[in-house]
Formats: sequence, structure tokens, C-alpha cells
Amino acid sequence: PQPTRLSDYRPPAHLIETLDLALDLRDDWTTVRATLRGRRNPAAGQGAAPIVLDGEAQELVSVTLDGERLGPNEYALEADRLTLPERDGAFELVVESRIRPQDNSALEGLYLSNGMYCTQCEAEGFRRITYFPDRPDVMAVYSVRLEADAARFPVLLSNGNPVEQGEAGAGRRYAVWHDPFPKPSYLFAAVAGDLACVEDRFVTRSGREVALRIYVEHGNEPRTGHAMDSLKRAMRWDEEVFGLEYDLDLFMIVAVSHFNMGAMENKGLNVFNSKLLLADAATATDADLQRVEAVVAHEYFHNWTGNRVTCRDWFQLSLKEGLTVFRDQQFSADMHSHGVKRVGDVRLLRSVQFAEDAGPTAHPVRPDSYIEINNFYTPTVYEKGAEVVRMIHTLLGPAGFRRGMDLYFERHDGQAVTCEDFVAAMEDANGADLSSFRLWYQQAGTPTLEADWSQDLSARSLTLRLRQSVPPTPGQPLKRPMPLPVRAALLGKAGGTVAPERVLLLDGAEASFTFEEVGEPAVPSLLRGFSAPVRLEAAWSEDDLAFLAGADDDPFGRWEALQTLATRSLLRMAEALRAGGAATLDQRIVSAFRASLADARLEPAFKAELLTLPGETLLGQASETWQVDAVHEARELARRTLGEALRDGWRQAYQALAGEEGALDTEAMGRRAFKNAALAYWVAAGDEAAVAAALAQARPDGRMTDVVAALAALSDLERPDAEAALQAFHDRWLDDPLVLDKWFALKATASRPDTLATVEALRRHPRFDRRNPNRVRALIGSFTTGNPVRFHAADGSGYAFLAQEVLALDKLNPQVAARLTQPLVRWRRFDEGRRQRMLEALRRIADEPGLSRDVFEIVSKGLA
Ligand code: HT7
Ligand code: ZN
Repeated sequence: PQPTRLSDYRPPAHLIETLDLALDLRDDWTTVRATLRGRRNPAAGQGAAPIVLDGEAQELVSVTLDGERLGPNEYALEADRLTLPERDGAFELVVESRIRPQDNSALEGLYLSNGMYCTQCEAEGFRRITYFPDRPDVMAVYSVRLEADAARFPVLLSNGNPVEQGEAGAGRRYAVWHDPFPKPSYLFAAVAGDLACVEDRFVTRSGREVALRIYVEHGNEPRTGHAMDSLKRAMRWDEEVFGLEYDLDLFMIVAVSHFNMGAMENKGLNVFNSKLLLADAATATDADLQRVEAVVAHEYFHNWTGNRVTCRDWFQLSLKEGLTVFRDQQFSADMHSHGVKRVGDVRLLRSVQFAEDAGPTAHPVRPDSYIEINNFYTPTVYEKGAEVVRMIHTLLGPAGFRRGMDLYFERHDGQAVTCEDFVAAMEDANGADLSSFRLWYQQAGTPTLEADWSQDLSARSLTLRLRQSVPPTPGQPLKRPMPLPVRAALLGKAGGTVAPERVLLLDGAEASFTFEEVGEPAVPSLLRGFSAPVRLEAAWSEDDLAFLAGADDDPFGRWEALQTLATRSLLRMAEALRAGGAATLDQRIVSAFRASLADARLEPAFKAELLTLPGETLLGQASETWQVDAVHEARELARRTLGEALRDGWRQAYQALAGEEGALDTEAMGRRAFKNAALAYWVAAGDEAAVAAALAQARPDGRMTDVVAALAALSDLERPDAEAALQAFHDRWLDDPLVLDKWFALKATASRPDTLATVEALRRHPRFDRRNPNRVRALIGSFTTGNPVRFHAADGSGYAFLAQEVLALDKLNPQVAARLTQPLVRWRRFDEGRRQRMLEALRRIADEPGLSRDVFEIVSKGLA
């Protein structure tokens, strides 16, 4: 397969103004009749040009151009396109084709999920429904007619407003929808099923009433309340913070069980993976509830950042995704806690995006080329893209950022634009120069920022020196320095702030910054709030870090100091264990944990973050070669050490909170997070009383957060009562797919030595279904990404298992198969034995005849 390149972008030869689409949903075939009214695009050149439409996996029935039915020798039909005669003015085209959604296991285009029809068109699924210029810079006004069996599909939905509905004869029904906003084809959606509807309303700040409807399978209505409340909060927040109101009279969300990603922002008709919509206290954890809130908000926010202003081409994906992730992060921080949210976001960024940026699939926030666009819905485009937007926010300040957003909408509402247009609006609204900032969109790789300082007490000054370097990445051997906003303050060693926070801009390879009037010994607090997505190597001594871990007034800085201290100590321990020696945890960490555990001023949710050691994946990334077994052993030893050293503290913290009635507010969630962190350490201390407490908490009808936390604490213990607790959970929730996924994930992430055998056997569990991406992610994905010590077993058994699964899945769902392949491409991070075994697994996949473009792209980059 040949790559598509940004440099080859050309405007579309023809624009489509309206599309009338009729879907006749029958058991054997779905017939699609599309009427396109279009014209030659003056921006694409002079004179007549052939009309070229994308189209795949369809059977073409007829083509009628300007009233004339075309014979087969009047058009050219290829596997992925239909080329029609030239036109240089306006035209009307009617194309009829047939598709088979019942056979669609790739879940792109129109497919059946648990007896309901639904669509997924982003990025290029619309071309599997009808022949059309399936690119985001072709925006049309859609009218859609759906027809289906009335008994099995009483609910017929599409974008925009309902126009009419009724009987279509022979036990069939139809409905017509019209969306007044021109939109790209990737935002089209249609749904047909027997669904329950939960309705609410929202009055916009200008007084317009919007009907809110959530459609779910019958029986799931009670699980929609949290999503509905989240939606209303998101609608209000966007009005208050960005002045953005919803623009239709109806906003619908549909939950489906088979879905390749989290959710989709189709205009007026969001479609959600049921995992990210259905949530109540009995079946969802607090983390699930917060995720549902964030994703409901994210998809809603796309109505402006993505739908009203969309992307010119898929290279600009971060224009909508990076910006919308930034918006949902700000929303969640405002709803809950800024400090806790930032810590969670940085944890995610480091574990997935930094890893991607350091491997063979590294790419810029705005990629230059792709083989399969589905492979570019990545942590770089999303999470690093959000960091880039955040840096603009930091540089311009909240008011300046808002001015930039206002100008962006004023200029580009109703258009398909580029990342460059976004940056230009930010610049022009503020009279700012962001020319060098554009490098953030162009260069891949995580910069390293080095910092050291010297203090001259007699001159009352402290000079901070900053230096950066950006590592080479595939196709980009040489890099230019990028502008880095570094939020910094000075803290007095004797207490208090000596120099208040400033934003230092490092706009070259290196620079020095002097703080004046510093009359006492100080420690710099750097990169506060993680103000730039870099690897910071600062000259802090371990005493400095211990000091910051207790004293930094920036919550992120305080957490980061303890993480850095712990990382250094854990890596030393791992090295000692690898060399066959003994290892002990640095006493400073025990002391810092003791102090944090007892600090009544800290919010409990933040305490839970402070008291979580860096994960094995992050520790593995922090050293040249990831010593898998030694890192695992060191971290387990550290958890045991902390468990034992602070045993009474954990027990008391746990017991003080264990009886609490569980509410759903932020504070109650925070207390539960802290309580369950305490329980895990108490169990790690090896106390029989702790195990008894965990077993009691694991009873399957408790609050899901508590049950799952208790089972996670127990799942590594090879003892019959712990195994029985997991089995009881399985039996209780066997018929609830979302909860059963938690059981699959718990089994897959247990670090006990027999886990691979368990995972292999669970593929034969009656409820394991490779056609359901949630189940595949719960069992296979959790094992490969959430259980490093077993997946990276030195004998390569985990890799061979994954290769087998990727090949089986590729035949059904290439998009999910490609994502599953990712852990194999990071082989350079490991020792020689593991490298060879990972490469063998990659080669085994590469050698398979008929590999999808999706998996081919990942594997070939992994082997390059
Ligand atoms: N814009 C959407 C991204 C997406 C997607 C969603 C579901 C299935 C397949 C998909 N391909 C791309 C979701 C979002 O980021 O908001
Ligand atoms: Zn998105």
C-alpha cells in the first residue's frame, strides 16, 4: 500500500451541496440510493473534470447523471472508487448500491450491533455506505430517509431534525431527517433499532429549549442518569467558558455494544460505546463515572470544535482532537480538582504518548503521511495535541486564549480548515508571534529539558540555566529547538515562596534566567503544572526532592517530586536485584509517604495520587533498557516495605473510611480512592486482617468501585478464598457485559505466574467474542498493556500469543487488530533476548498473506 501525503493535498474537483440519502434496511441487503447535487469547485481549477467518488465494499446497481442512466462503459468502477464523466458546472447524480451490514465485523460504515443498525463513518467509513467524495473538505446538507421492519426497528434516527415518519406498508416504517448544517460525510450517522429513550431538556442561555434524548437497549434506562447530568453540565460549561451554545433543537446519544473506539460526535446524533455511557454506582467504578462524564463532554464539545469548524484533511486531525481534549480536560478539572486531573493527564501522557514518541511509530501532532488514517487516532494527535493547545493557553493566558477562540469561530464557522488557521487566529487575536511555536505541530519526539542553577546569597540572586534537545525520530534525524513555556517559582528552604511563579520562555537551545532579591537558600519549583510536554532532567538532589514532595505549593510539582524520588530509588533497587544483590527502599520515601498519609490538609483524592508509586511501564521507560523482572520485583518489594512500615496508618485510614455511605460527589469519590489505596498497601503488608477486610469488601453486590479495588488487591494472591471472591463476582455479573469485562480484565492483569495460561483458556469462555472490541480489549488488551511482567515473559510466550491473536482478529476487525499490535513495535526498549522474540512475533504477523493495510502499516514500521 502507498502512503497518502500531506504535500499531495489538492482541493476537491467538485463540491457537493446537498445529499439525499435513502437507506432501505432489509434482512438480506440494504439498498442505498444517494442523490448528490454538486458543482465544479472553482478553487480546484478551470474547465471540466471527471467526477470521482470514493466507494468500497458495495455492489453498484445504477448511476444516473443529469437524468441519463449511464451504461457500464460510461464510468470506471475500481475497488475503491467510481469515476464518472466530466462536468464543469452544476450536476445532479443518483447512485444506487447495495451493502450487507450484517456481515460487517470491521464496524466501519453501516453494521449490526446486538440487533440494531448503526453507523461509524469517521474517518473513511461513509465510502462503505455509498459512493461519495468521502473527505472532510466536502460539506453538504443532508436529508435522510430510513426504512425498516416496524416491529424490530421502531426507532429510526439520523442527524438534525425529524421531518416526517409513518407506515411504509408490508409491516415497514420510514422516517425522514434533515440536518440544516452542511457537514462532512464523516459526521453522518443513522441508527435503527428497538430502543428505549430517556428524555430531558436543556434551556440555553439565550432561552432556547433543547430536547436531550439518550437511546439505549431496553432495561438500561436506569444507567443513563449520570451521562444525562454530565451532558447538561457540559452544555452549561461551554456557554460559560467559551460562550458556545448548542445549535439544534434536539441532541441525541445512542449507546451501542460493538464499537471500535469510545464514542463519535456525529452532528446532533452522538453514538457511544455503551461502556462510555451506561454507568451507575452498582455497575461502574468512580473512574468509569468520571470517564463517562469526560467523554460525554468531549463529544458534545466537538459540536463547535470539529463539527461547526472541521478539518480540511485528516492530517489536521489534531485541530479538532487536540483542541477538544484540552477542552474536556479543563471541563473535568473545573468539575472536580485541577491538581488531581493534571496528575492523571500527565500520567497518561507519559505512559502512552512519550512511549509512542520514542518508538518506531513516532509522528508529529500533524503527521506528514499515513498508510491507514485509522492508525493516526493516536496519543500524539490527541494527548500531545492537547498539550500543544495548553501551551498556547499558558502563553496567552485565559483571556487571550478566549480572544483567539472567538476569532477562530468568527473566521471559520462552517469551514474545513487547518492547524495553521487555528494558530493564526490565536496570533491575530492577541498580536502575538507564534511563528516558532508551529514547530510543535511539525516535529515528532519528546524534548529533553535540562535545568541547573546556582544561587549567590551575597548578590541575592539565583540563576537558572535551561537547555533543550529534541531527539531524532523516524524520518526526522535533525530537529530545531522548540519554544518551551516553563512555569517556575522559588521556594525558601526554610518555608514560604521566595520568588512567585513566572512563565519563562525557552525559545532556543539554551538560556539563563536570573531571579533577583532572593535573600535565603531556595529550591526551584520547575515546570509547574507540567507546563510543557518534555522530559525534565533537573539538578535536584534527593533532599531537594524530599523537600518539594512536602512543600511545593503547586500540586503537580509536589506529586512530581515524590514520583521522581521514587523512580530514582526503584531503579536503583531494580539494578541491585538484577545484579543478584539486596535492595532497600530509600528511607526518604517512607518518610514522605508517612507525612502525606498523615497530612489532614491534603484532599484525599490527591493523597491517593501521591501515594501511588510510578507504574512498571513508566519505570521501564525511565531507563535505557527495561529490566522487566527486576523492575517488577523492585516495585513489589517497595509496596511491601511501605505496607509494613506504615501498617497502622493504612489500617486506620482504611477503617476510618470503610463504613462511609457511598455518595457520587467528587469528595466522596476522593475518599474512596484514598481508602482503597490504603487497603492495597495494607494487603501488601501481608496482614490476615487486611485480607479479611478485602474479602468482605469484594462481595459482589457492593459499590463497584470498592468491589473492583478489593478484587484487584486480592487477584495476585494465590489462595482459595481470593479465587472464590473472583469467581463469585464472575457468577454474579455473567449476564452483564460491561461488568463481565471487568472480570476478564482482572484475570488478565493478575501478576501470578499462570496468567498467560488463564488468558489463553479464557478465549474459550462462552462469553468471549472476538467480534466485540470491548471484550477483546478487556482480555487481550489488558494482558498486553496492563500486565508487563507476564506479557514480557522472557521466553517470548506473551509475544507469540499476541501475534496469534492479531492474526485472528485482523480477519474480522483490522482497526482493532492494528491497535492490539502496538506493544510489539517497542522492542528496542528491551534486552537482547526479548528483542529477538518480539521481532519474531512481528515477522510472523508480517508474513501472513492478505494482511490488512492497518496491521501492515504498524508491523512494517515496527520492523523498519
Ligand atoms: N472523533 C472520534 C474518533 C473516531 C472514532 C470513534 C469511534 C469509532 C471509530 C472512530 N474513528 C475515529 C471520537 C473522538 O475522538 O471524539
Ligand atoms: Zn474527539
